[in-house]
Amino acid sequence: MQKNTFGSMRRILCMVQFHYADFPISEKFVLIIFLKKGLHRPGARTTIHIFSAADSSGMLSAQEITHRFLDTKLQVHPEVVRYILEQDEPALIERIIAGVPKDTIVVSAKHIPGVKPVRDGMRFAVDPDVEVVSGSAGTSGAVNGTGDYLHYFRDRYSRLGGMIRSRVGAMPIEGLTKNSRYRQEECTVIGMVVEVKTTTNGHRIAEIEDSGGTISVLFRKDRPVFSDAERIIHDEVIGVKGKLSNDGKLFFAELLYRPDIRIDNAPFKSGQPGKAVFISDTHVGSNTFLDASWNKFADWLSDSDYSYLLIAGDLVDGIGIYPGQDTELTIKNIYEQYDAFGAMMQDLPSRMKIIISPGNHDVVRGAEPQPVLPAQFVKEFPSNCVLVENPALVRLQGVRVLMYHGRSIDDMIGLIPGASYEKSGQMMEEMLTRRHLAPAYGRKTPIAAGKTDRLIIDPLPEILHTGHVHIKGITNYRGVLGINAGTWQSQTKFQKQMNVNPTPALAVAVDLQTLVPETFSFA
Ligand code: D5M
Ligand code: FE
Ligand code: ZN
Repeated sequence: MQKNTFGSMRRILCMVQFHYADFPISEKFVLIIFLKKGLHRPGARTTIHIFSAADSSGMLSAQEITHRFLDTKLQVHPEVVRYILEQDEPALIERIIAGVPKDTIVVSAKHIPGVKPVRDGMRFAVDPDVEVVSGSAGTSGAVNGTGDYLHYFRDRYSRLGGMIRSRVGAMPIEGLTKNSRYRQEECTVIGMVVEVKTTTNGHRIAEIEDSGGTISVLFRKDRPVFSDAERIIHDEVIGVKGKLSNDGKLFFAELLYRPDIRIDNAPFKSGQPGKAVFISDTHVGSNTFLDASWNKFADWLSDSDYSYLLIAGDLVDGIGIYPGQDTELTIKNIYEQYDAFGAMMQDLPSRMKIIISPGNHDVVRGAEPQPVLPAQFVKEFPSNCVLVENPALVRLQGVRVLMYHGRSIDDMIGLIPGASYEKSGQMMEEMLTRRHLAPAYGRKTPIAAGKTDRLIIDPLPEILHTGHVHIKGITNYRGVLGINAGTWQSQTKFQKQMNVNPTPALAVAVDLQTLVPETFSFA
């Protein structure tokens, strides 16, 4: 099958009635005409923005916006600049400036009039201690045929595209390319990236497609949008605002939208006391597993009041995972590796809930979502262990934690300029802004393309918990706390060759009432 499954499958099956924003395409065009005449009709809510945006003449650049603020001796956070660009409402700048308190140095999201923090979705203050929202046993699913791939990419496009569409109106690609009336008019389209490359002149060009058409989008290197465009990776879903060329073949982008997190996102905090500890990559069975450090950690937990321990994969080192691994194993039997891990869990306070998801060294299939550990491997695990898939969304007293091992980070490092294992915090931001745990399909991260895309980040968690990179990273991106606590093994020969320098024996604790992280070292 071709890499571009979304498109190729579409071409094979074709002629599925195209719906856009819940309107059949023919109705859509009626809507366009109505709106052009300034008429309203019930249900046209989402489209009003689209075409009023298309009608507006030009927009301010990021630089111009920054300068307007600087003129009044104010610095401005890039997030606010982006927000103003997206709103395309120049008067907003003056309104923000008018409302900024006197001693303000940097204008941030909280200074935008009308932006009040809201929670993403309903939550109850009092929840069951641990609730597995998604990723409970038996939900990883099988891939039954090529039809599932079509569903998978459709689901990815419609859900991620829907997130962009909730902020900005957009039109179908085919509607734009087939109708010459849109040439030289500013408009927005949303598509999945089929291919992206740098031209010989250093511009960036991406081919994007929706359910009905494809278009090449040019991001000029001298335009402000270029820094966003440099980070485009294939199979992510983006929106682009700009103008189509006269011949209808190339779209000149001025603004790039990602599904992203709303600027006013306010994380839920537990109303009751409760603390959680986050770790990953214990790699039990490896001769680099840090036994003494683990024992210190276990003693510390015994003396603590932590309610939850979350472990985001690579529980054991496994068998035959990398070349020459057998010479670096102290436990060469996979069952015995899990028995040793189980014994370690038994040693921890039984009052704690321990939530365990697998990683690429674990015994389950590598394709994500990875299933929970099968029964024959967990015989020694105590009953306070909750086994979940990778990824899994769990609620701890209502605080949502998305656990994902993080294999896609290997792919993103190869695709995003400036990305590296040392910046695992940034890598979590790259996932959050794309609202996807593993955006690039068909590289190192195997994905089992089920009917729905389980790797989409929706609903938003309060905490994104990853592992895999073996290097600690903490970030806070638009109210979501990203935690990667590193590993419990020292550098392996293989990692030395790969120039991966781990930060072992760290645990990150979070108070669920404040969501403030704290790092503890047991090295
Ligand atoms: O991954 C441990 C670390 O090693 C993590 O930083 C990723 C890195 N790693 C793993 N496999 C590769 C390959 N094939 N190339 C480069 N870097 C890699 P773990 O999953 O624990 O082995
Ligand atoms: Fe690992
Ligand atoms: Zn791993």
